[in-house]
Amino acid sequence: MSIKQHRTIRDIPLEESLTAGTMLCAGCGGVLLVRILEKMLGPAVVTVNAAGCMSMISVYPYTPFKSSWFYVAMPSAPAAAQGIRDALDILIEKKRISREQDLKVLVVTGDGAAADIGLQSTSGALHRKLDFYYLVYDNEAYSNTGFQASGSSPYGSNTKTTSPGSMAPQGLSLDKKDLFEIWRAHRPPYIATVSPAHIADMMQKIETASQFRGPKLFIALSPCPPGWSIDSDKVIRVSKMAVETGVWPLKEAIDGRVKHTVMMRSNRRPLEEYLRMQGRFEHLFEPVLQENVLKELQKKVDDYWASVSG
Ligand SMILES: Cc1ncc(C[n+]2csc(CCOP(=O)(O)OP(=O)(O)O)c2C)c(N)n1
Ligand code: SF4
Repeated sequence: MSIKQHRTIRDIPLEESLTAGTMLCAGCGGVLLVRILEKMLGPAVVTVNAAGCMSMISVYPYTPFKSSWFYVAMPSAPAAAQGIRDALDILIEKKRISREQDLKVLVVTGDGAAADIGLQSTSGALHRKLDFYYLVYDNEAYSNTGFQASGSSPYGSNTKTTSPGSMAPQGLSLDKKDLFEIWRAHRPPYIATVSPAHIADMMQKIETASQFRGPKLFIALSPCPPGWSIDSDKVIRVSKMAVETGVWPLKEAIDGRVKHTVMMRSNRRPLEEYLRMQGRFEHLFEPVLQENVLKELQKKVDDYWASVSG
């Protein structure tokens, strides 16, 4: 099957999906990713959003979208998406709308909703093979409520609930959940990781995913300037470093078969370069260098790439 190729950012559709001026922070990685995904899907889409930062994009009666935006409680975006998909299918079957008037259903959700509070409803939707797109903007914490740790926060990070102290100088002592593998175990037709620093890669993945019926899932690294303590203009640089150090592997799984779209097995930069760019890891360097924690973090990345075959 030949599909459209997206090689550079010049291939981004010019039609704007999101007008300027939202209430979100300047530089928010999540908004950039939502904007690109919505551009790729076009205006015939219903977006279902679980409570979180992205719910601030569209606040009644104001919306920057041409398409519909449906705000739901934190645990239930995939369940709401199922209701919308079923309603559309019934309307088509009863000939109340034509197939041409059909809408794509998209869930946009934070990592707290995806990895913790909404995991059950996501699992249900995957189990039922719901035909939908799902974007988790992974800022690695509950950002909207002040950057508390989520199941997606990385080991060694400083969040409002894992501040480093004498009992736990490293900060968070748990590992980030592997959402990619949790989803892959459900055997959806398409899963990918994406990054705001690799937009052509993201567009190609959306294009590929659109060939499939069923769940089409994207996990997007979404730097959060206030939570990660980075300047708003550093979001793309930090995202790029996440890929270059190998801590954010870019990959996809079609019918369960994993392929890395950017291979970083041998020419990875030291993870320290990524960590040093962000205030949430500052305590690993000052006032005392926590060499053992840095080694442990590097080992986790090295072990991942040693286990990767393609
Ligand atoms: C069941 C439930 N628990 C807690 C909240 C309070 N709450 C609203 S937004 C939010 C943070 C959501 O985090 P995440 O899904 O990671 O999205 P982000 O804030 O990072 O955009 C929380 C905890 C809620 N709305 N519903
Ligand atoms: S707090 Fe973080 S995730 Fe939320 S809008 Fe601001 S930058 Fe985006």
